[in-house]
Amino acid sequence: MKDSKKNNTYFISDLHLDESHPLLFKLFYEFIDNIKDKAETLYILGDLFEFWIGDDIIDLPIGKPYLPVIEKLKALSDSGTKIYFIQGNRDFLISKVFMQRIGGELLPDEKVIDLYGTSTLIMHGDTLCTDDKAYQRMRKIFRIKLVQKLYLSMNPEKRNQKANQIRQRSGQKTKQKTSMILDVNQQQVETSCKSGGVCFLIHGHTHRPAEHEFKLDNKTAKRIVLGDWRDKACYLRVNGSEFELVY
Ligand SMILES: [Mn+2]
Repeated sequence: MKDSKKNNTYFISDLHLDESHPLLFKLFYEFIDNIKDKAETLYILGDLFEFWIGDDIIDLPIGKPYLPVIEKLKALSDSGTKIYFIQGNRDFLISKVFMQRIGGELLPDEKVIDLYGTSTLIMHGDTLCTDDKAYQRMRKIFRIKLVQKLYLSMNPEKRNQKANQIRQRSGQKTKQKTSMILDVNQQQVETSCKSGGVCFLIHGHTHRPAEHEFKLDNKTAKRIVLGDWRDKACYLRVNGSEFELVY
């Protein structure tokens, strides 16, 4: 029998799970335990992992730290919660194998969902940061299938090395960029909402949790930004017209 309390929808993003931060794993397991009896659906809007070098590492020693995460999500989906995943800029190599293992479904980069009767656009959010031209150029390259194929053909150690190099370099560059460049471009927000035919947008990526209201063709539109998990669980819970953004 279906648990009638499983009627909430949860959104999370930007956990940046990383071996060197065991607290994040603990927070994640606690969060899943907490929502287990309440979640009809869980949307993971990218950057669950600090980096993901390919689904083929899951059963290798190098993937061992992440196996409990997969098992936890699998238990959640086995309990009847639907899990959807949108790739982030850190874990865009998450693919079919990972989804099969967690019993989840991979969604395209941008997806319009029916959220209790409200058409809602969901995405990771990096594509909204169009002022960061250098990042957008890099993103294009990383999303080329051949580039990904070449990367995935390297051994996992080499891939790890490369990922660390890229992370370091982009970290240095990010420090030089202004806060405005790193945030979403409002015009892009409006364009995306219009092309999705929605007045409601949910995303992560910028690590600036907030609820924004703006005008879209004389209608009031809303954008909810999810928080990143530095030292606590951050999520959005929706149940009908009820919204709870925790950060
Ligand atoms: Mn991100």
